Amino acid sequence: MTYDLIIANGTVATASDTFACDLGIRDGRIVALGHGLGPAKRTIEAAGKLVLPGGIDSHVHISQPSGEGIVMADDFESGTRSAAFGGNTTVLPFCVQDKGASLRETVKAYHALAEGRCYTDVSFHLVISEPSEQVLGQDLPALIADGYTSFKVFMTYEGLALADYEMLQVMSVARETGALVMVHAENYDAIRFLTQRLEQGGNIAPKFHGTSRPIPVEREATHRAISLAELVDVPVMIVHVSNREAMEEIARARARGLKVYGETCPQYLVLTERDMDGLNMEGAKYVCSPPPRDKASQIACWEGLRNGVFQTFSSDHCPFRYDDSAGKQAPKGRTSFRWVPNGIPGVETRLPILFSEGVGKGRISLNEFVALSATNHAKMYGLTNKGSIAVGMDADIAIWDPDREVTISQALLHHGSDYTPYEGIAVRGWPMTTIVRGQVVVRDGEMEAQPGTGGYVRRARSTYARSEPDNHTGSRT
Ligand code: DUC
Ligand code: ZN
Ligand code: ZN
Repeated sequence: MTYDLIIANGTVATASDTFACDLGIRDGRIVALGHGLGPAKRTIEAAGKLVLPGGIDSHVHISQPSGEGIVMADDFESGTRSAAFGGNTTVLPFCVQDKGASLRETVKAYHALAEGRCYTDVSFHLVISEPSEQVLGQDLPALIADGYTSFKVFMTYEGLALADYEMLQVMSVARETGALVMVHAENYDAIRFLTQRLEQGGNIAPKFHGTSRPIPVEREATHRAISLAELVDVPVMIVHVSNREAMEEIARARARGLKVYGETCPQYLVLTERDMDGLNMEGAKYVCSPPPRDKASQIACWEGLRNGVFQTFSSDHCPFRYDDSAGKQAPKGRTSFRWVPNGIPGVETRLPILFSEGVGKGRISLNEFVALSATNHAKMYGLTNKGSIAVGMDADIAIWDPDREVTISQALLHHGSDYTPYEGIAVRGWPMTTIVRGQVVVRDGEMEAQPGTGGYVRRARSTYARSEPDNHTGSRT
């Protein structure tokens, strides 16, 4: 049997096991695990290297409208290029419903932006901003049945925040269809109140962004989101969790038998509010929501990665340029932190940070790393052929040099942003080669592929969702 590609002599790790073997790949799939495989059209030697499932980053923002005059720094080409260099083979950005626009048209528009331009595979979450009758009764159930099996709702932000009543409405659709609901949990009214009070006191620098959304703002909304999901009896994923108090809400709910899941991100492991000390406008480089907290919160998030409060570790890549009035420099006259677009780049640095700080420093095992960076994302979001190394799975692979020492710097990265908030962080371990469905995209740190190598992936239902949706004609794919 001739293979298209063999990855030879590496150490393979999955979410459960670590073992030495070769991988045989044909037609984009893993077809053999063994020794002495061959012949092959191409062989990649991986002695001394780790052969891992390609990273799945289930929380990124690409080409997303972000407010008047603001332009996101990554389109699908640069965003997925950066993802591939960071050892990722699939990313899940969001299709955000424009108020007044049809959800179907919104999805079509995102597909048009992505088509032929991606280096990694891509699938979309929906964002519901206006749960009209048409959306609740027609468009959302139909899209879920078509493989858009997860959607995010926001509890804050003008134009996006849903009232509790609306949350219950969309959660009911998830219950009927078996979709997974992702929640941005921050209390909108509390943020508005605190923002106004800060501005009245002349406290408008970017560092006050964090002061305007302290831990109780996130904890209260997390509690409320969980309670609403409990009322409807539907699973819920709390995304970008930053601190222990929000984690305790998740843990308590799970102890009561509820299907409540959690995600955390690199900014909550290696950044704190102190990074903005002494910075004036440059503090904008760290403005994201929820904001990074303190050392104690970092320790809590590491605990959550180990003890199962968190199933997924995502980047929340949401890139803006710093030196740009369409980015972090808000247009003239808009001097308060409230105008700084929320979000930081991180799709390329997510995995090296988790590997180095986690596996390298003994906080998590290599198998836990694989689960948190790939396998659990695939299960959470219905990517049935992805996230593991086994016969029949997509040949989505990242080959890591576990000893490579890198100091993270903007000059090394491939995103569209003009800075990285992780500048200067030293890591050990780096993804050198990224293979998407058997096609070598990045080889030893060099791009080998063309845009369009990656494609759209239709998803099945989450294995973490309700076991039996109410509507059995739902999205079983
Ligand atoms: N929420 C996100 O998920 N990403 C960036 C900004 C935000 O508020
Ligand atoms: Zn969010
Ligand atoms: Zn996000």
